[in-house]
Amino acid sequence: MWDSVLINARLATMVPGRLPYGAIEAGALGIAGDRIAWIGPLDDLTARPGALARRIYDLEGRWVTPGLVDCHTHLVYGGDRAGEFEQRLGGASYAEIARSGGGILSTVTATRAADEEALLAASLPRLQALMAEGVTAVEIKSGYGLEPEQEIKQLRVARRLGETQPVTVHKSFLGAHAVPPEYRDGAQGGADAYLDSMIALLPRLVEEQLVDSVDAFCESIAFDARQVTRLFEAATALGLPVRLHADQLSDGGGAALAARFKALSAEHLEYASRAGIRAMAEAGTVAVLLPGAFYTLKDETAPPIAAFREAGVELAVATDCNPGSSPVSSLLSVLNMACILFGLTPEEALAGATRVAARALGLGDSHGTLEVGKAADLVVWDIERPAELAYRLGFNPLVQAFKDGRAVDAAPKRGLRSAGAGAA
Ligand code: DI6
Ligand code: FE
Repeated sequence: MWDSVLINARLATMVPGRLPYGAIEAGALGIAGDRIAWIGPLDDLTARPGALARRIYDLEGRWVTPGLVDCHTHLVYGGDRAGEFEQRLGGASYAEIARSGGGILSTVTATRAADEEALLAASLPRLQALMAEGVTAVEIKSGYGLEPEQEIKQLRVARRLGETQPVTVHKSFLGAHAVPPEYRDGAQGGADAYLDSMIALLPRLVEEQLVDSVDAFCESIAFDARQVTRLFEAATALGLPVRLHADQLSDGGGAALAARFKALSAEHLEYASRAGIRAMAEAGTVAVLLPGAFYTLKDETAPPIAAFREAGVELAVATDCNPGSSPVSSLLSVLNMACILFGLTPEEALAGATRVAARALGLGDSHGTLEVGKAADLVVWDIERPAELAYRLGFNPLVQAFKDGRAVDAAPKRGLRSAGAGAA
């Protein structure tokens, strides 16, 4: 006996094959425990639905997709950077602001100042905004602590979000995000000494189960290829997978470097070289596209999508939710941007936020498609065709999400409470 069965469903399984979206029209899907137990045409069910499952959901032709996966976020942080937004509109560039001590470092100050509870409270609404649009798995990076205990605080908050919310959280350690003020201009041994302190932290993160992968920002304003190599060698020795912010603002050979370490993913990639793309294809490294950052920074060089397609590199899309370069908490909006700004098809964009994004988190065998044996993470949408998910901006057609087979409650509404009755 299954726990639930969805009937009269149109299923965008996202399994690659002959049919767009791997679609099954007039379909049914059985859920047992936290897994998909059965999927296929309704007519192929071996008994009537009531004899197969305790609960029946008649979807009346609505579409079902896999739960969305946001495979690149920095959503745990303190403060905001709206002031910097105004500076940039006034003509300052992202790199200029970073060099003058603003940018990432201003978020580091605010994140350090927040205790664990405050950081959790600040981050939860961003996660809930993603979940309200059907996100059932999310990657969250550290990188705004830049000091051992502070990085641990961020990763603890990420873990607590996953423990308290119906969402899978993949924790990436991004200690190599920026050189903190204490080590700037060669102080205390400079960037390399700072990196040593982050490398020394890795065994403890493993022991305390605070890390699922190791990330770095490889860029002229952050860490160079030699430094990233040192970090990745240490991560690999501990059996940790790696991923890399690569070639976002310039070609720093990041794509090839990521591939050399068989990285799960390389991200941004606006300036990735041909050789880097070939290396990624050979290594099976996913390209994570972040059109929210491209949009916010008003970049003009789009990632080389045609070259990725030609080489057979799979494309994921993600929000990059962060307070500076991508203050975006809507994965559906990012699907739209991926189509408009980068020329993805709506099907590529949806695959990029389901099947391919799951692969980027090392969850390709258990998440990202509707298949028997995979996690029953799915979303029911009030749409006529899957392309609608990428078509609109600012409209959410979600009817119901399921996480591990259970219906997810919508995010709690916020509102005002009056302080009491006024004078009569
Ligand atoms: N690339 C990004 O897009 C974010 N970090 C990174 O390495 C930006 C982070 C920020 O501006 O706060
Ligand atoms: Fe990022």
